Amino acid sequence: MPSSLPLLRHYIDGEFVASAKRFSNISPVDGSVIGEVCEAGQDEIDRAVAAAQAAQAGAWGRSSANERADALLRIAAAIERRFEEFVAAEVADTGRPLKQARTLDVARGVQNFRSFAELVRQAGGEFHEMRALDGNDVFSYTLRKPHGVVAVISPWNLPLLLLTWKVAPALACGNSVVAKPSEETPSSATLLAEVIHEAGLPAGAFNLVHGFGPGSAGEFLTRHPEVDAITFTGESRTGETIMRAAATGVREVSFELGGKNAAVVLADADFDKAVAGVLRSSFTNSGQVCLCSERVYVERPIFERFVTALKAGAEKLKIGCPDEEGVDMGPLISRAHRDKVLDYFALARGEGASFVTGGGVPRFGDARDGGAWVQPTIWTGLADDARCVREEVFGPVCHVAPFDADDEVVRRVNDSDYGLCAALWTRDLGRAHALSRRFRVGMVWVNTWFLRDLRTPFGGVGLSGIGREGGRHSLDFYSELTTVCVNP
Ligand code: NAD
Ligand code: 6OD
Repeated sequence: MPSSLPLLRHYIDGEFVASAKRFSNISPVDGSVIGEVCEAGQDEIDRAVAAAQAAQAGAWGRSSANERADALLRIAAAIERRFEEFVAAEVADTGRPLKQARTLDVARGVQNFRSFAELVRQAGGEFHEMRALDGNDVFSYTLRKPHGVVAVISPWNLPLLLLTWKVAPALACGNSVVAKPSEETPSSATLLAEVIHEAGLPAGAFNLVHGFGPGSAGEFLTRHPEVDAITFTGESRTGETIMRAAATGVREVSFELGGKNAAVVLADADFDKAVAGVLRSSFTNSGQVCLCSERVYVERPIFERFVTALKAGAEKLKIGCPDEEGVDMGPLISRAHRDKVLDYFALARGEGASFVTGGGVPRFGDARDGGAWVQPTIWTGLADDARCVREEVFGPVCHVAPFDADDEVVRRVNDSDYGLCAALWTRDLGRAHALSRRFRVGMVWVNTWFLRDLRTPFGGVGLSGIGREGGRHSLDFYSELTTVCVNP
């Protein structure tokens, strides 16, 4: 009997195409199968890359920055027209609150296309004059050209936001794109292919392939010799594998990887704002944001009071289905990911953590018990070298520890293989500037968290990534500069 479930197909060379191999799309809310997804093999990847190359040789390769900016604006408008479909797709795959999908995920999908449309329209080249030895006034200028074919590999935690964050600038710079979304979140990516089709981009300029990483679409794409540059968001270990693949042919990479981020609360902070801020930075999206604070350092005079208030706040968070009134937290992305998070809870017990709150699985007594839920969890009492303080859990959990001095907290914040971001809570801006300079991270938020000006550089140090994207930094990664020196 034919299945009534939606079948998500690849988008290759301007057409939606199926492939024989399939996998199931599972709802993390209750474990039910909500769709079937085509899995790309080497053949689909070869066709997508060939189409992308052909688009470079055709109208897309000859397009002007203004024409591409117009195309990006059409895509943004098309996402807006189908806004609620995108929200539904994102919510179905992830189980996140509807409100978050509306205000963060899909809203940022639109903004990513708008902001890179503006940026590429404004982006000028460099111009320099110089007197040569023969007395001639020589001038040099730069041309911004696409790399050619860019592979975009994205994760499941903020599916549309993180996919469009890379697809938009790659297209803005005139590249052809072959995108592979996470196998956990294929739905909003498929809708994106539909709106790009509606926006009338030439066939092959944007291609979408579904599948897994190793031995599947991700590996075949990143190893493909005709892919000119790879942009990846995901786990640091996956980044290492992709970097090895990119070494063949010396292809450029841009990596946004994991984090074990610190929040630092100074004794002079606005107490209530700091508590609310840390609740947000630790538990937003069920802790599944690379920027989440999994390590919280609180200046000793306010430590006990802070832990008590954080516990009260965490216990008030409403866990529930996307459309429930006032819901704060949905499930994790999958049962497999929940097992990983629960393993860390067990490890934390073994490493001597006190569980201030949480540490288990909520029981609903309905279909949700088949889903991937965990309680927001707070630990104290772990040593700085505990695995739970050093390794990224990527769930709704933070460890809170006291500190006494600025030098000490700088040392402890920096004692990490990761270095994505830090959040600092204080009224003393002098101290904030001094500490921000000393933290070994790509981004510091002071009295806020995850507030994004899309023109600013985004990225991390150490295991958290390579390079910066955002604003002109994205334009630099997604283009090659050619210098032309003219002796008139
Ligand atoms: P992941 O590395 O498992 O997967 C990310 C993507 O890579 C998926 O599309 C996956 O199919 C693909 N992939 C996996 N193995 C591959 C391989 N060998 N070759 C090619 N592609 C492969 O990451 P995830 O579990 O989807 O996402 C969570 C991780 O992403 C966390 O570590 C989180 O911190 C990180 N992340 C970082 C940022 C950032 O901006 N720094 C943003 C979001 C997520
Ligand atoms: O806001 C962004 O542009 C961005 N790249 C966010 C990443 C979040 C990580 O989970």
